[in-house]
Amino acid sequence: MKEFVISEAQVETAVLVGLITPTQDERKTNEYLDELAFLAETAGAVVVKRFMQKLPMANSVTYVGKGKLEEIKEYITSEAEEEREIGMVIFDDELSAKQIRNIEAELKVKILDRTSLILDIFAMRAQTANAKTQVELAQYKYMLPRLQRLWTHLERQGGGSGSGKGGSVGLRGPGETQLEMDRRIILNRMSLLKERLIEIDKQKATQRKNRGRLIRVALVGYTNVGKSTMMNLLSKSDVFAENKLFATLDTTVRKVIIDNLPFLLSDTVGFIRKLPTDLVDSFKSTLDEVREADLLLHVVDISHPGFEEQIEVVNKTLADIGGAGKPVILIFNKIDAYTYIEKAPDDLTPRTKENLTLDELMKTWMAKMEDSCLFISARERTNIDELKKVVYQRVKELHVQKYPYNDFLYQDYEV
Ligand SMILES: Nc1nc2c(ncn2[C@@H]2O[C@H](COP(=O)(O)OP(=O)(O)OP(=O)(O)O)[C@@H](O)[C@H]2O)c(=O)[nH]1
Ligand SMILES: [Mg+2]
Repeated sequence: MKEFVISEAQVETAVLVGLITPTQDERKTNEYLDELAFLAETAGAVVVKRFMQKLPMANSVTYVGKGKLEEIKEYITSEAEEEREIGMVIFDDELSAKQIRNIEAELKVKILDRTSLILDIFAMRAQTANAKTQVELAQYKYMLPRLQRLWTHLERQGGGSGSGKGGSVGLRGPGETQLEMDRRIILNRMSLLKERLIEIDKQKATQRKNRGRLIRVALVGYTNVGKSTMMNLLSKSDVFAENKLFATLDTTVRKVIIDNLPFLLSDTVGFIRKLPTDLVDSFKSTLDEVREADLLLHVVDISHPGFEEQIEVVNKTLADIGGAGKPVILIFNKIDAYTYIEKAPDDLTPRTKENLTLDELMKTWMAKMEDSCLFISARERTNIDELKKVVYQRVKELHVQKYPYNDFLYQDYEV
């Protein structure tokens, strides 16, 4: 009961803003905003309203148009009058310094974008020194170009006040000095963090070298698809899994034995659309695990309406970090939660992918993947024996290829 009261008092309300563009229809935007709401909830906020606007592209000054911004402002004001304070407005794309400055000036509440929200969750989730260092570095990388806005803001204020150049200088001086100081402090801190990460990377590389001649398998996939649950299932370990985004930030590596074939299985940070490359880069040691893996188990949440796009996002991120071209088994998880819209026999509109039964969907993907795919439920333990069999087979093949003289059946392995 006490906890409930505390969490209620801490709840911050959020408003979401997204665009409908020629390349992103209303259904997609809604789906993206669902994801943004999930991110916001993971960060501890409650979403109370969504705004969408149809535009050819984002407005470079205020992201949405003037009228829409006015509408959002009116909403915030009317809520405030009812004693319902809006804590923040979250935009579904990364905002520039200029956009943040203009929107903030107009709405006068905290402005977040997708990136800063993800960073916030990462900061909250980071447990180990490694993850904390990586997140802090990514946060500074995000902040640095946005510090600029302080300077421009002060300059504008000075210039616009009618006091001419002198006024501008008078105002700009301290602002600039402050900014320069901030920049220097941040840059120093960043190089310290980078050095620390190099040290950590060295240690991790040594650890990886010492793992012996074992095949390395990495679980990869979109966030919240069930990677950690599968890790727990296969390794009988207890990795933190929950219905939140980015439950896993640090890579966990476990030795798994199927029959008497040992191999290493790692659980990695989940990917998400528009995950900034800087952020991806800063998770280098997690990604090394993926880069150095012999086999990838790409886990997909088949119950998610956007699972196909999620597959593409993961494949693209893998290519970005140099993990493309590896053998992959596509594992469709959560078949227990799969739903589809059944079509009435007299409904003559074309069938879409929403109308596919699980069986039909499975057939399509099996044809596409030449059987390198599986359909399971980690929660209900459906098809887990089949999963183990397939993984065993692939790991065995890879093992024989990579270590032809190493008889895995009788060796003693050091991890
Ligand atoms: N219905 C259903 N839910 C599942 C299944 N497998 C996992 N889940 C749930 O999905 C949620 C996410 O699971 P995790 O294992 O934490 O997912 P993850 O991919 O490790 O997520 P991140 O670490 O956040 O990227 C949890 O609530 C799980 O209980 C499944 O087969 N069916
Ligand atoms: Mg996880």
